[in-house]
Amino acid sequence: MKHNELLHKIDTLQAKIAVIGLGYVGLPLVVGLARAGFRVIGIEVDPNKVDKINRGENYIGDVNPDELRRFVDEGCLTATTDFSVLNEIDVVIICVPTPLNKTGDPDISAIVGARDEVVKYLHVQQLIILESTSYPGTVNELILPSLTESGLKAGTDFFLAFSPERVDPNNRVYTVENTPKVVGGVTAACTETAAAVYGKLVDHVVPVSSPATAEMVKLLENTFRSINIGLANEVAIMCRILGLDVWEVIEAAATKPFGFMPFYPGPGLGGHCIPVDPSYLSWKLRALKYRTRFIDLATEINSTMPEYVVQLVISALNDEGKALKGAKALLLGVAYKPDVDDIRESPALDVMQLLAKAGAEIIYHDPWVPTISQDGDVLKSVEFNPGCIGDMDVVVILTDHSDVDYETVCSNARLIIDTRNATKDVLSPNARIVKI
Ligand code: SAJ
Repeated sequence: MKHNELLHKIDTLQAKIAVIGLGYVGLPLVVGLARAGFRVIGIEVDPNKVDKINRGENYIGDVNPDELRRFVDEGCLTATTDFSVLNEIDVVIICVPTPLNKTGDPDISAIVGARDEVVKYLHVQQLIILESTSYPGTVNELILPSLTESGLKAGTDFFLAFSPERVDPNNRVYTVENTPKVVGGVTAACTETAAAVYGKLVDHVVPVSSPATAEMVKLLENTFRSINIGLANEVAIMCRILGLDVWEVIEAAATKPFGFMPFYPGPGLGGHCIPVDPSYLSWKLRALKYRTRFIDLATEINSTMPEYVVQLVISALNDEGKALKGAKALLLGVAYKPDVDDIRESPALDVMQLLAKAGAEIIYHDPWVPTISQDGDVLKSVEFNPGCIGDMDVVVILTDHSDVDYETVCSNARLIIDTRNATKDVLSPNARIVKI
């Protein structure tokens, strides 16, 4: 069977698709593929997630629960922990996590695990796509050799490509469908076949010449953000030294209609993408004897911001003759960015740890994060009320969720450290406000 028979199966929506990894990337993808008309199987190592999906229960904010339930009820979307279903699958899309390990190096164990399962069930006319963010060369060096060991040939017997995920959690404007999808195959036939799948799902497919090109595209996108956030953080430090309001400076600079894109300072870099992806690139280049100075400097500046915020707290309390030790501090917002419930790599947790270590008495309020476990303790988000705020020696705004009433905060707090300019529109602050 030529690859145009696989293309025909894709084109007529007869191709059966499996997505490995049903997290914030994989679950929206399986729902999108079902919406496009494919029969989709989600393969997930966590049996709880599998059971939830097969009961039609959603667990990812970006997914429409009614739609998920409908597709499950109609039988076009199922989930399993059993990789042997890959025997009957035409298209396999790998969407597993690629974090950093304790030494800050890439942890590609989930990709290796998925690869080893795919190899077991590899058959002719099967398309494999990696979506997980990884270093340039992952597909060609880590996946392709294991597949060709079977004796099957890429581009004629099976097809292999990389297509970076571009899911932005909680983004109501850009969805799976209207975000252009970059695709780079091992051969032209691989690119064509992978592009045909995404062409059924997204408005705009962007073919590139190789998997490594597509892998590098994703790393450029997120390294760009990390470096510019690092610049914004250093500009904040410079503005404090110069006695300037960094928020006013950035807001005025952002009036330039060309050649400028605003980024904003904050307590550091959180999430599972921006703090992580640039390290995959610098790790790869270090192995090739090149030091990625921009990435390393941005990482250094971004990772010192929690300490910088703690110094602001210390000097603001000091101005009132108070020590940090024994001070009562309310932290507002612990998620890694506004209006999400995700605390992975959140700098707010670093600030919390540093303040606790210095002896402050800490409570937190985050409407999106009911509990956190910190150093073995489980902390609960306290109720948001004026009395509680008024009792605090300092309120530290770390994540500017849109559903927090900053007027109430400013009317009742004595001292606010605002790391997100969340109080910018508050007219009548009783509190003394110190901004980053
Ligand atoms: N941050 C700043 N200043 C900024 C922007 C972000 O301090 O000007 C902080 C955030 O508070 C957060 C971290 O950086 O702690 C990351 O924020 P992010 O806005 O980049 O959000 P993420 O981590 O969800 O990034 C995702 C990425 N999507 C993918 O990798 C597919 C990224 O490429 C998107 O550009 C980003 O969403 C987005 O635009 O929201």
